[in-house]
Amino acid sequence: MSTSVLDNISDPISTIPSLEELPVAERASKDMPGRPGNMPVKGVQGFGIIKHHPPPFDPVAQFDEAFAFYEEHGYVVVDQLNNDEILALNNVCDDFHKERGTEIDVPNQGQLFFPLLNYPEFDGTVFHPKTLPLVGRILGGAENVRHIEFNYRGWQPETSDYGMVYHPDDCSGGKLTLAQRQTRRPYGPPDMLSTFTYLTDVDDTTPSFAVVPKSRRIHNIQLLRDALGEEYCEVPIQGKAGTCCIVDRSTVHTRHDPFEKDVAQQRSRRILHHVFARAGDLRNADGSLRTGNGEPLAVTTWAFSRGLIPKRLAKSNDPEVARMFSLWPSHQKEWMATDFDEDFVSDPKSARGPTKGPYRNDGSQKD
Ligand SMILES: O=C(O)CCC(=O)C(=O)O
Ligand SMILES: [Fe+2]
Repeated sequence: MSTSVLDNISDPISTIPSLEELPVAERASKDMPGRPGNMPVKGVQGFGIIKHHPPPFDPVAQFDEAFAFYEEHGYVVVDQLNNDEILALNNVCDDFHKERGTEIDVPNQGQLFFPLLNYPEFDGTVFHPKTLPLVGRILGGAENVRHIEFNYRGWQPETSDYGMVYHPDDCSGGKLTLAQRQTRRPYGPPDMLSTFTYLTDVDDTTPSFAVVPKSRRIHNIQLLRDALGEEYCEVPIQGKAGTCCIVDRSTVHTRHDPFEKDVAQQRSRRILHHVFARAGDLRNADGSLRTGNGEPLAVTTWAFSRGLIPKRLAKSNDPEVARMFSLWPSHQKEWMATDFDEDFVSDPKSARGPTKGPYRNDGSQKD
């Protein structure tokens, strides 16, 4: 009897040999990993083949439908925050913007901030009752969900950057788990999942988080277009503040520039980005152990403080909180060995109040 295991996604797999498999002279010019090759048409991000997503799902009332949409496309848009939550969180953002000023401006990233360490006001966004059950279902069960990173981004017309390249979010530039993603059956539950939550309304006058549906197994949009044919498209996620896009971290995406090109008409945007990893061992169809998860936030200088977990969460007395924050990269362990010494972090992008001393991990030094 056949023991073949049905796949749970229909994303295509590239049949073109990867860069590493071919001598330089024979490499397909379009087979480029990660960001290179993903801006093939001058003047637009991607190919400019734009399609729209359905209205946001209510992730509680439409739990099964939202999950089914995610499984088919690699992303799903849901309603998450209510007006009170949006107002309260924006007030906190106003405070840290006022306090930090240009300290949190990062080239190519807009304004970047890591609220987890000193802003417990955001803890509820990790455990949000609208999204956590769906995140748990996608990752194979609530007990498998681990939080690994949280960053906040602000974008302003004119002073922030334009033209972000389409990319998957693997720290390695797309290479870390590509081979695994292409071969494993079934594909899911995935290794890592991101949630992108809007704190401001997103429409033609603002940038939008944009995805290429069914791109979990190919990281280059030229290959994707060949493989997906008529189905290939780029989907800008637009919606009011409180809208959340849940997406496989391997899905190709970008921050799409405003469709309104008159800078005077453009408006600013605020977004929260959480990353969750799947814990627990999974078996492949042949019975072998699946070695997913890559390295959850391997310590690169740029990722240093965005992956740190404060004492109140890492050492929480609430077992569900402690479990959520129990995936500790090596620098987390080093920090814990100092009993969470404040000076260890030293990153103004996670500070509350005056910063003390120089920032030692500003990404300017290579690992
Ligand atoms: O801000 C966005 O909409 C997406 C940003 C992003 O993809 C990134 O910085 O890696
Ligand atoms: Fe990204």
